[in-house]
Amino acid sequence: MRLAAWRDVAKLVRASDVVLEVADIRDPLGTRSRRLEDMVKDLDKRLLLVLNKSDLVPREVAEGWKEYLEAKGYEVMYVSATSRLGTRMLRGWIKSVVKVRPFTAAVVGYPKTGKSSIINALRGRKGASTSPVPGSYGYTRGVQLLKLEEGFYMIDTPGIVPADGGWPEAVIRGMAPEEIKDPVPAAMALIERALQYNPLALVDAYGIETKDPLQALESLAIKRGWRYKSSGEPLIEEAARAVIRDYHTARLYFYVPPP
Ligand SMILES: Nc1nc2c(ncn2[C@@H]2O[C@H](COP(=O)(O)OP(=O)(O)OP(=O)(O)O)[C@@H](O)[C@H]2O)c(=O)[nH]1
Ligand SMILES: [Mg+2]
Repeated sequence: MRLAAWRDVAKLVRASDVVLEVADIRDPLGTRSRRLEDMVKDLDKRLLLVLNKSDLVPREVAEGWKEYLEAKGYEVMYVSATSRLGTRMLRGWIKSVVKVRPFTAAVVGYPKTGKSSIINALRGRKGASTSPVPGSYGYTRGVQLLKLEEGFYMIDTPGIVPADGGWPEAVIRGMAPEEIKDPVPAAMALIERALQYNPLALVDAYGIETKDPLQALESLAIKRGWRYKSSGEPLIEEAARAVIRDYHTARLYFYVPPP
């Protein structure tokens, strides 16, 4: 896995004319980076906040987040890279916002927010490599410069290090299950968050009725036949990794509504 160091992010931001910060609309406040935003401001660059994966929330939720964040002074658009919703508008918006030609737009954000997918959607063809498996970590390895049309370039970047935040924040910020040393507390916190915003999250994903995170992991392990060979005890670590993966694929489904 290779993630972008802050030093490299600063270099990229400096080299670009506009910065697209990509966040996950299921939890915009949890997946935007204040540190990144401050850096962009310090370097005197314009920041556009792109809320991606809007196919995963109702339209009024997407609108609500846009209004809320605009009131906070952000320039915001929501899109779905994979469903190609709003991507044509985003492309036009970037072109209208940037006055210089040629220009470069840097696409930055936490891992797994869909940075590469957005670039591909805007280009209308593949070019930036995206994760075949959602949840595989830090998929984009290096910085990639892609041409959209004459004078319009985009820089794809690896996800920035989701160093800040305990559980479940680090998971929501794209930390992959295989990177987490002890996935059980991480998954438990994630389950708690899921149930807080969607009481049916476990029922819908796994047919599990309990509200107790640890019991849910046990039930899932038993359901899937994940047991220690020696003792026959349920392998809750395996279930924990599955739950984390399922958040990235949105099988474990919830979103945070706008305040
Ligand atoms: N539902 C949904 N999934 C999306 C959307 N955009 C991206 N994804 C999925 O999210 C996962 C991550 O997408 P990538 O484009 O690789 O994300 P990235 O930000 O470039 O990830 P890194 O390069 O690892 O930092 C992939 O499995 C995508 O299919 C979207 O608009 N909606
Ligand atoms: Mg990528």
